Amino acid sequence: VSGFTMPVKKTLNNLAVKPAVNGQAKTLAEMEDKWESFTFSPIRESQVSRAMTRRYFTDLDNYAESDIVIVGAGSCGLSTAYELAKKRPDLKIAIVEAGVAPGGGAWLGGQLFSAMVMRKPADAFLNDLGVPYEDEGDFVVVKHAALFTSTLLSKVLSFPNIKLFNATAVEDLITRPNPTASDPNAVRIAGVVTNWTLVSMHHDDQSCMDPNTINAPLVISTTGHDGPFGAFCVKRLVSMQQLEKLGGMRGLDMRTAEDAIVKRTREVVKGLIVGGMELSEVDGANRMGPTFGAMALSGVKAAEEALKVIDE
Ligand code: AHZ
Repeated sequence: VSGFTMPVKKTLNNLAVKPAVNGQAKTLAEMEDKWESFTFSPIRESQVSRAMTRRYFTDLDNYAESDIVIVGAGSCGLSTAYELAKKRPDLKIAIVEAGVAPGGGAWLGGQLFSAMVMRKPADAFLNDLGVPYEDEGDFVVVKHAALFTSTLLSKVLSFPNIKLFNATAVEDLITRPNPTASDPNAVRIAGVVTNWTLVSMHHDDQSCMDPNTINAPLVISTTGHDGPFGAFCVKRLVSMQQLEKLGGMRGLDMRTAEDAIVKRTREVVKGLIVGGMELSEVDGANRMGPTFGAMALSGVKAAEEALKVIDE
């Protein structure tokens, strides 16, 4: 499964469609009647089924013990994954994303507008990714938010040590007693409890839908601000009495919000680092609206904090 390579043998221009009479394969460009004689290589339905299921179940088996689980594949979660996988190819990183489409709120710049604004110094992250932008002085503008998100996503998915489980929700946390804490009720986080998102959404009207699990010594939660799914892990920390209460996201103030999110990106409870807008719920930070530099740099910081914990 990890042996995927780019198909270098054939391109659309030299694609061998049908053997020529002399035994030499013709290319698409050479074939005058290419569409009349066109046919794909043969397949049986079971081959398609097995090609998918064998890989998925191998991944489930392999990532049941992960080094790090990232919850949420929005701009912060994907930035975290990119930094971690780039620096540490030895770590096995599972990303669990509730939506079918990863990317969270980063497919548009704000409202329904295309351009994405990043305040400096987050332009350094774009340079690293190779995403072009226009420089407007104190901030830069990517012409379409989807260019940032699709580039980041394609790089993240190309790392051999990352598996994205999308359409899968984290619906609880695995906990263990934390003997190093003074509070006897304190826990450390030791992994996540998962289910197909569509199943998670039907716990109220269907019974017997027990979940699955991923063990990991470190979880990084980046589930965004409160909403039907958002701020999931920190809300669970409150209900399991590991946090007294949430501060609640405050109104919009771009000036203070972005600094606050990056500065406060940290291990909130042993084994659980929180990044991105989920943090605004923990500490009562302002929202920043359609500027994305803090999401990228909170991801970079979450990755650095994670490596400190892992290497402890
Ligand atoms: O589907 C969610 C989204 O893709 C996913 N998610 C949430 N709960 C989950 C759960 N299990 C698995 N229980 C879950 N996945 O987490 C992702 C969060 O992405 P996001 O883009 O909402 O959050 P972010 O913190 O990466 O970026 C926030 C973007 C915002 S909101 C905002 C404002 O309103 O001021 N400003 C910015 C920049």
